[in-house]
Amino acid sequence: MKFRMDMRVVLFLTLFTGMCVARQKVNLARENGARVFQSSTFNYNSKLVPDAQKAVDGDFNSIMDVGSCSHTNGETNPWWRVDLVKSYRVTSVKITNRGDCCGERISGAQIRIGNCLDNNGNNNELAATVESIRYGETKTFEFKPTNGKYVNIIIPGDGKILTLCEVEVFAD
Ligand SMILES: [Ca+2]
Repeated sequence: MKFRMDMRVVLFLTLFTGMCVARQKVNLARENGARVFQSSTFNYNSKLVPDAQKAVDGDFNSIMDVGSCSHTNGETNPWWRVDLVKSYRVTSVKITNRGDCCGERISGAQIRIGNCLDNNGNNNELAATVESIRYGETKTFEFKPTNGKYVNIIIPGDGKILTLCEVEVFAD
């Protein structure tokens, strides 16, 4: 009898915990000491440093001059990466695109996820490719669960500029 009671308690706790997890979709890019990096930082002006952190500052403002967007130099294969500290089954990434100009620059960007830092993490599994995002739009990219602690966004090609006004990462 005692054993059956215990099993019921375990079952209840399992279901209860599962429900909590299901309801609580946490943006991993701003959790648990997540750290961000990018291939370079454009010298925008003396007051505004559009570093990688601007893409995870919790501010979705897409006007570059407001100071909440990251911005690399024009270069070959610019990239941005968040290190989630531990590996997750990542299921979606949301990207907020620049809104005051240049929104087409994001087209062709790749979302890559994995646990390897070869080529700065840009060789990890391709989870999704950005066809386009409207100016200032926040677009969700959903894909099959992909394991990794590194989430990269890279635009392949020469003379590319990567600007990200906000990036959110979610796992199941
Ligand atoms: Ca931001």
